[in-house]
Amino acid sequence: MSYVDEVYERVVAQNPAQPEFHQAVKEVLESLRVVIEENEEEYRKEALLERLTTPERQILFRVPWVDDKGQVQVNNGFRVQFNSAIGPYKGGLRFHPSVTLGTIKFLGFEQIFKNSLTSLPIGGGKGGSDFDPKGKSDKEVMKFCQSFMTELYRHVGADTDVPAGDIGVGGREIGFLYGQYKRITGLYEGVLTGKGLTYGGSLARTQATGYGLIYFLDAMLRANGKALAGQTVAVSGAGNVAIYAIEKAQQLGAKPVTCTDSTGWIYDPEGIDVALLKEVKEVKRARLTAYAEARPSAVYHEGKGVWSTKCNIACPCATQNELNLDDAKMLYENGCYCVAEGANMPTTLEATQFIQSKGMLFSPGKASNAGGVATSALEMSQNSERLSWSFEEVDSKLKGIMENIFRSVDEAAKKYGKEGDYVAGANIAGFLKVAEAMKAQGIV
Ligand code: NDP
Ligand code: 2IT
Repeated sequence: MSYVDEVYERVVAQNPAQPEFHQAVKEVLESLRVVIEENEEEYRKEALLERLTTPERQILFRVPWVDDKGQVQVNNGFRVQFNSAIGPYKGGLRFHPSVTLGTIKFLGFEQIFKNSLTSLPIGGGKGGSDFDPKGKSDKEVMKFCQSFMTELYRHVGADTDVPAGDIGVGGREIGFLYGQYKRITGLYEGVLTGKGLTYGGSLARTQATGYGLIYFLDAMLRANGKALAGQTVAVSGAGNVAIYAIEKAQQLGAKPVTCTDSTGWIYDPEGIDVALLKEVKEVKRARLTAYAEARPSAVYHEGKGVWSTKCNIACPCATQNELNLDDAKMLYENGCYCVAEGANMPTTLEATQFIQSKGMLFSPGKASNAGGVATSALEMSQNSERLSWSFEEVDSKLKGIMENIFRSVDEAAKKYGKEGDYVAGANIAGFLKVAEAMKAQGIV
C-alpha cells in the first residue's frame, strides 16, 4: 500500500468518530501524493506523515461556571497544539454547541498549512468549547470565559501558544479571556490576538479575514483573465468573515446579494446594506429577520437554500460542509464560475471535486481565509515591539500577503503539473515549508 494510503487508514483507525478530521486529512494527503511519492522512502523512515497528522499535544478540560439563575453549568474545553515546527501554536477558539475534539482537530490540522502559507512564523493550533454564547447575558459569557482561561492560562503564552477568535468568539470574549489571563499570570503580553484597540489589538484585525478573502479572490480572478467589478456574489454567514467580505467586495465594485445565519438567509437584489447588517449582528446580536424588517428590498427565507441564488461567484463564510454536491450543481447550472472559501472547509469533498471537474475556479479556505491569522501575526509583531501600526499600514501588508499567497499557491500547482488546482497548490506549498522545518529539527 502507498505511504499516503497507509497513513490515512491509520488516522481513521486511531481517531474514531472524528469525520471532519478524517475529511481534512484526506484532502491534504490526496493532493500531497505527488510530493510524497518523490520522497517516499525518506518520509516513511522518518514517519513524517504520522508525526504531521498526530497533534503534539491535546488538552481537554472541564469548564464549570454559574449561570444567572445560580445554576452550575459544565462545558468541555479543548486546546489542540498541533504543530510548532515553524512557530508558536497559533489559531482561534470556537465556542459553539457542535464543538467536539474532532472539530478542533480538523481546524488545528488545517491551520498548520494555512499558517505556513502566510510566510509568517506561526505554528498550527486550535481550541474551543461546546459552550453556546447565544442567548447568554454578558455576565454569563464573562463567567464562562474566566473559567475557561483559569485552566487554559497554564498552556498558553506570547511565545508558546497564541489563541484568537473563531465562530462564537469575537472582541467581547477575547476581552474577558485577556483580563483573566493577566489577572492570573500578572503578565501584560500578547497572549491573544483580536484584542480591543485600547489594550494591544491591531487595527484592521477585525476586517482582516473578510478583506483578505476578497484580496485573494481579486488576485485569482485577475490571473484567470476575469475581474471582480460588476460581479454578483452569493455570500453565506453573517458573522465576522462574511460582513467584511461583503464590505470589501462592494468597495471593489462587486454586488453581494445574500447572507445567512443559523436560522435562515437573506436575498437582497439591491445589494446587502453592510451598515444595517453590522447593526443587526454586531450591535444587537439579532437574527437576520431583523435585517429583512428594516430593508424593503430584502427577502428572508427560513432554513437553508442560499446556493440556489443566481450569481457569478460564491463565497461560503459560515461553517464547515455548508456547500454540498447538490449546492455545487445548482451554482454551476445558474452560471457561477468561481467558489472562494472564507470559512474553514465549507465545501464537501464531493462538491469540491464537482466544482473543479467543471473548470470552475476554486480556492480552499486555508489559502483564501488566511488573512485573519496573518493579521494576527502582525498583531503579535506590534505587541512585541510595543508599537501600533496605522490601519493603512496593516491593510497594505495584508493585501501584499494575500497576493503572495495566491502566487505561491499558483506556482506550486504549476510546478507539480496541476495548473489551476489551487487545492493542490495550497496543500503542497503549505506542506513543503513545514516538512523542511520538521526535518531540520530532528525527531521531536
Ligand atoms: P462568527 O461567529 O462571527 O459568524 C459565524 C456565522 O456563521 C454566523 O452568521 C452564524 O450564524 C453562522 N453559523 C455558524 N455556525 C453555523 C452552522 N452550524 N450552521 C449555519 N450557520 C452557522 O464566525 P466567523 O465569521 O469568525 O467564522 C466563520 C467561518 O470562518 C468559520 O468557518 C471560521 O472557522 C472561519 N474563519 C474565521 C476567521 C476569523 O478571523 N474569525 C479566520 C479564518 C477562518 P448566527 O449569526 O446565527 O450565529
Ligand atoms: O481559522 C482561523 O484562521 C482563525 N479563526 C483565525 C486564527 C487567528 O489566530 O487569528
